Amino acid sequence: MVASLEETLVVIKPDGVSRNLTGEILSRIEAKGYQLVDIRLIHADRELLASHYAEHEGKPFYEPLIEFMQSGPVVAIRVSGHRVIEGFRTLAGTTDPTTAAPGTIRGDLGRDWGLPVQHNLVHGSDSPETAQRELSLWFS
Ligand code: DAT
Ligand code: MG
Repeated sequence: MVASLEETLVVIKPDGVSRNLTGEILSRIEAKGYQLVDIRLIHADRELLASHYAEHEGKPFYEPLIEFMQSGPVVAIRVSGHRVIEGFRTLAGTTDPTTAAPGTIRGDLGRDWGLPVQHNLVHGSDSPETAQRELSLWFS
């Protein structure tokens, strides 16, 4: 039996867009073999971000995170492929760019800037339920 196709939400954060890394990041997703299904350049508002990051409300980095994500345009991408949720999180690397593995987006292109929130270039959904919820938020 063949596993069903999966979709995930990738967001290139304001640091990725402002550092002109959009093409590099898209290229890594495409080179891995995943399909770009939809793509939008968005200035996210607080309402969208509060919903997107609801699980982090109350954490010390929450306000800085919401402000950072509003600091410039982001690129939202609907990406499809078998096991793409897990696959993109592997491409992205772990949350802290200082220790993210070399070879990953965050490990190769990111660093700590000494700020209250990590600027780590990309977001990727972390489960099928989250992916569905996030895709309907960003591509409604
Ligand atoms: P991820 O983006 O790897 O799924 P997350 O969902 O736990 O990580 O957190 C959302 C974002 O918030 C993350 O990409 C960067 C920032 N962040 C998370 N934990 C942090 C921390 N301890 N200090 C600073 N920023 C943090
Ligand atoms: Mg997360």
